[in-house]
Amino acid sequence: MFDELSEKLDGIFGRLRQRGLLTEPMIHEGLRDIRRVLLEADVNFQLVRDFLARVEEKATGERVLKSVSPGQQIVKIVHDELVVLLGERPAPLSVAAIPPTVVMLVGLQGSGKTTTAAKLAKRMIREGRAPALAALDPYRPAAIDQLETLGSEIGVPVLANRAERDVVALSRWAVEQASRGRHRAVILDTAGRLQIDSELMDELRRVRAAVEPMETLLVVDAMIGQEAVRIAQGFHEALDLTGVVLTKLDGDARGGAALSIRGVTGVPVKFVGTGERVDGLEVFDPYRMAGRILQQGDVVGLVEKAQQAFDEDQAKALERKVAKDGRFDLEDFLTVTQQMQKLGPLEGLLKMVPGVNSKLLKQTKVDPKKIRHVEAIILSMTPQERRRPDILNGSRRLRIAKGAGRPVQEVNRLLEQFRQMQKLMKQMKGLGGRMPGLGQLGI
Ligand SMILES: Nc1nc2c(ncn2[C@@H]2O[C@H](COP(=O)(O)OP(=O)(O)OP(=O)(O)O)[C@@H](O)[C@H]2O)c(=O)[nH]1
Ligand SMILES: [Mg+2]
Repeated sequence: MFDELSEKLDGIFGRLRQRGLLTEPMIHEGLRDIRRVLLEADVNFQLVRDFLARVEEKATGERVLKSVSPGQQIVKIVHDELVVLLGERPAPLSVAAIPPTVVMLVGLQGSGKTTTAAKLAKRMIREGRAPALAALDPYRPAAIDQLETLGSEIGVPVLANRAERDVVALSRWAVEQASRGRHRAVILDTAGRLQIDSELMDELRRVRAAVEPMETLLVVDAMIGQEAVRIAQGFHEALDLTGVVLTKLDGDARGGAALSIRGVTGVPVKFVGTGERVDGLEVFDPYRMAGRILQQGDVVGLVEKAQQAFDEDQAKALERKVAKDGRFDLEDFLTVTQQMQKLGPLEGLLKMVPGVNSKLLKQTKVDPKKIRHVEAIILSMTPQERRRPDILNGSRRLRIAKGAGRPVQEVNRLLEQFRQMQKLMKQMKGLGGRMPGLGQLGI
């Protein structure tokens, strides 16, 4: 699917990885090559520029890991940024609280709506969601026939009403039928047009207002490259799309659309079509997709491991510092909190430490969502406050709370946790000077 792009990127990374040391001009040259192949793959120009700016910033600012080469580190940076560009994580279909979940498919003629409707229905059967398909193209009798053929192939009922010519009435009727038939989902297959015109958009808007779908998915053909991005923009402006299905990625699409749609429109790609048959549908997973494009899975894994080892080194350094001068300040607290989040709860380890009560154990469970708040609070302190938390009086706490945009109670709670951990550190020191040692976890 991304063969050509992958091959070219592989060549560039191969050259970068051969070098033992990377100078800035070398990085620059590598990035210029990447830029060229992304543009050749028809990725949006502006996106390419921003993407490479981020990669370059990271590549020049990155801490150097001792166990991997700089070239390998760049592969990892490009990979991570690619994942971000593609939307970070899969975007599953939303489910309505009261069934049926209405999924409306829109798009230009021949983009693959009817095929995708059947593919999605097949997927829903596997998930036990008893779907129905609704034919909302009153203009072309053959369109209804096509959906009925697909429906009987996969064993999904098709709601069609050849006598009704009004699309809005038709859509209301279909959703009502699905509801009566106790279907938990209904997929609306709407009519396509040759181009975006106000009549088409107006009709779709009225259908949307009438049945209020949970999902309004644009089905767009990846083979048309950048044009797909323009179409997505047009549909999104008119209909507030919730997702995109990119079809025909099995063909010789250059991949630019897949790489650009999310970045340009902000609408997530939810699925990709990878064949004419009803099982040719895949969830769009940014991480896996980036892996497929770069084909450098081994390198990415290697650098991830090295980064973990780096964190371990950092933990050991902290251990030494605590052991040496017995001091544990808020900067250390931030480091430990961040590492706990990476490593998961430390209960197992802490349970072995005498004097650790269950209250403290609960507190060491770090909620990943809260980590940002902890960071914000600590970063709102002055360096002096971080080193000497005992000077944090009421007015300082209030200022910090304001600066971090968090309630002052949260600042107090954090300081309480900090004191608990400080106490724990002292106990650990008594036990031989090891902190709740990330090193002890054997990673
Ligand atoms: N190779 C490939 N072909 C696809 C894919 N999705 C759809 N097609 C083909 O594209 C053609 C058009 O598909 P339809 O599902 O009829 O498109 P549509 O959007 O419903 O078309 P209209 O109803 O006329 O607007 C058919 O020949 C499909 O087999 C895909 O993911 N890969
Ligand atoms: Mg169709």
